[in-house]
Amino acid sequence: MSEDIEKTISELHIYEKKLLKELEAKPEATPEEIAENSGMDIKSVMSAAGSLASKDIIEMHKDVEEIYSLTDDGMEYAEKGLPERRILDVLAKKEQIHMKDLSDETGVDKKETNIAIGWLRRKNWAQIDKGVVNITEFGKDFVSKMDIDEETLDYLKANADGVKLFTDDLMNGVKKLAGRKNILNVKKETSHSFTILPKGEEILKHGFEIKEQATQLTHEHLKDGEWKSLEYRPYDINAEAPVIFAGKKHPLRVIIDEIREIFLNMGFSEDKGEYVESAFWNFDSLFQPQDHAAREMQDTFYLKNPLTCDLPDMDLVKLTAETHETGADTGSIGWQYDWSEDIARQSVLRTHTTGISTKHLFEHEPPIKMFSVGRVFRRETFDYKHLPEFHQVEGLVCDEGISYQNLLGTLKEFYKKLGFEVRFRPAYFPYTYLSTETEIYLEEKESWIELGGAGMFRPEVLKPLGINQPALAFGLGIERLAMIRYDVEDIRMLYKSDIKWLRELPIDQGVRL
Ligand code: FA5
Repeated sequence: MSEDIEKTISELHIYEKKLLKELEAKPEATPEEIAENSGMDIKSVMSAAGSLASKDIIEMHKDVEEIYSLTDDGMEYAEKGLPERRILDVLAKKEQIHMKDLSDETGVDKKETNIAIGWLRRKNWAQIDKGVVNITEFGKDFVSKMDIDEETLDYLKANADGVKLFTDDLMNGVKKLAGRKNILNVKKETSHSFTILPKGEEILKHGFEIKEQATQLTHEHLKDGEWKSLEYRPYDINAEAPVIFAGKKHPLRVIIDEIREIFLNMGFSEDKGEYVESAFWNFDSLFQPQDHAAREMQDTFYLKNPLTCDLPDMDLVKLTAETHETGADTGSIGWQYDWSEDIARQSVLRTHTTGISTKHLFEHEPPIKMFSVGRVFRRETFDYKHLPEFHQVEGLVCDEGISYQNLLGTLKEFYKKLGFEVRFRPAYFPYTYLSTETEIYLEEKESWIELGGAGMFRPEVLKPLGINQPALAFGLGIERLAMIRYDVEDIRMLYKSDIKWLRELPIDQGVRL
């Protein structure tokens, strides 16, 4: 026990010790008294008291007092009399007044007569009968006598600086006055006092010395050698500290940065596309027929402004048209329909990032290793794994000898670096053969969730672009990765700005390379 006390004493700040000493001399004291006697300022007294109270050495008492005073309207009432009093004074002489003459006869403002009638009735000073106000016997008694709210009003007028304490009677008057609008000002005044607790008494009994102690080792202490002779106040490393939520990146941003770092480290270069793209790059360059379901209005956002986009190089457009219609020299028979330039000109909010890959292939010579991260837009209904606006990371590798095995290896490596174990299953995309989808198992949903699509671009895609080497391509959903990484059951959580969730997420864990 004594060891505990010694430890507690050794960790007391000099202000805490001074405050304790003051309480020894005066067992119940206010911060103001302690400040005056000890020479500390109020802020230091309050912070020392807070610290002592948190250690159960003293108790802090808080007293909140209400101070009442009159508003300007209240002061006017106090001087002129409450409106019902002014009417009663006239009624005392006239016995009755017609409602319509009330304001003229009594001088009470028209706006206030209704309020006054209410109070005349409530106080039983008058009764209204067929539009005529008649004084009651009870009212007559009050002609020469003040009601309690009037006495309170007088009292407050005489004590214009404000009144804290009232007799019971006057308190009833305060309650009555508080029932009217804008008469009373109520100010709250908080005062504190401290008393010593048994632990504090024990500390005082044990005794301590009050002397300056260093709480920090400063540059000056080191320079002038003072550190050797200084006495340091021990730290209580178990003391409760406020929880601080450091500013940090949004989890989606963290994962996007991580993905970019992984691809850059794997030797990919980054490309950026546009949100608004022609149907040509978003669909046609990917050998997606113009009547393909994904191009329907209910799946794709078509834009009014700009309504159309420019088409690229006309040779490319012609070759693309031929490939769609007949397969051209790709070895396929195409889709066997009349390709329309107008449909290809339509402007869309890109539905995937794969158009960036075809454009990149058209504008660059292999060997190519490119990735791109960005938002895509689809007319989707929200559910736990679908958003109408989400992010994809697109990848493209094109060179002699590139194979489907390279595709699987690249994806496996990428997901491994992010900390995911995925499975591949066969899939279909109009622009790739072979094609695959990566999936991961969701324990909570007891189902596999699709993470991305991938495949080897078909000749029908590559040939019109002038590419004769094989190309692997993939497009992976990013929000779904974030869902799993951050253990979020519903994808919408990522866009909810739920401050509690965001605060409690661990800070950026960095790339797992
Ligand atoms: C595509 O977008 C293809 N372009 C991928 C591709 C690229 C295939 C290159 C072949 C070659 P898909 O529509 O399946 O494929 O979308 C890819 C991933 O985006 C999905 O696996 C999923 O992780 C994510 N995704 C798709 N729709 C949504 C949505 N509404 N909300 C959130 N994520 C989505």
